[in-house]
Amino acid sequence: MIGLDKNVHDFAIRLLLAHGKTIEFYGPADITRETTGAIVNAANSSLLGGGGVDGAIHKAGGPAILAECRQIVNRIGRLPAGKAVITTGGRLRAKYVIHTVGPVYHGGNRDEAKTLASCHRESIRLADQHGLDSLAFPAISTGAFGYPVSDAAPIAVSSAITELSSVPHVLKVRFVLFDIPTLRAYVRAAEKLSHSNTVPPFQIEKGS
Ligand code: AR6
Repeated sequence: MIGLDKNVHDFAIRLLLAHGKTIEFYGPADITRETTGAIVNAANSSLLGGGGVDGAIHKAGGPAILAECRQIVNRIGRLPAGKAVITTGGRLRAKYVIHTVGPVYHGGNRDEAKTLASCHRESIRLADQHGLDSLAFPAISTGAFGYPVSDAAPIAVSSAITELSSVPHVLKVRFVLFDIPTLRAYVRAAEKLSHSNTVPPFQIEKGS
């Protein structure tokens, strides 16, 4: 269907930052089909897979990803929330998967916002350390982990803007959002941030 393809492939909005860096918002879309250098997985601390986007990534990428996750767990133990590690992308089009663990939402008074910001910061840093020029995020913590999307979106977007502005290699961040309400929440968060002085300045380009 042409209409559906248009939705899947066209960005909703794009943020134009200094030095040619961009942040794009896509949806409804499936992150396992992304062509960025890395895709970010909303994992859990066991790193051994699960449902949601985690299950979809392991299913699409094949067993090589889980094998590397096991090696990482053998080396460092469980991955704390807010941290990130990198594995192969297996059969995915993206060369790497960056696994990060978002906070479980308990009402907002257990440093959930700090932890969610850290997921985005650490993932972008890790991609940068691997010399990647692009990575794609899902809406971390907003599914099984229960973070309200309207609260998670401004944290995710502002953390991405701030970190992208300060790393040397990564030029593009994509938010690949699975459903329209989530896409809308992220776009709204970006529009609000464009009027604030809490993040480095950017222009907004509308998609189709
Ligand atoms: N592409 C993009 N986004 C997706 C996809 C996909 N293929 N599939 C789901 N989403 P969740 P969390 C969206 O639950 O809240 C797992 O079991 C989904 O609609 O995947 O961080 C892990 O193992 C939602 O908007 O992640 C952990 O135990 C977003 O991805 C736990 O869930 C996040 O939903 C992590 O929970």
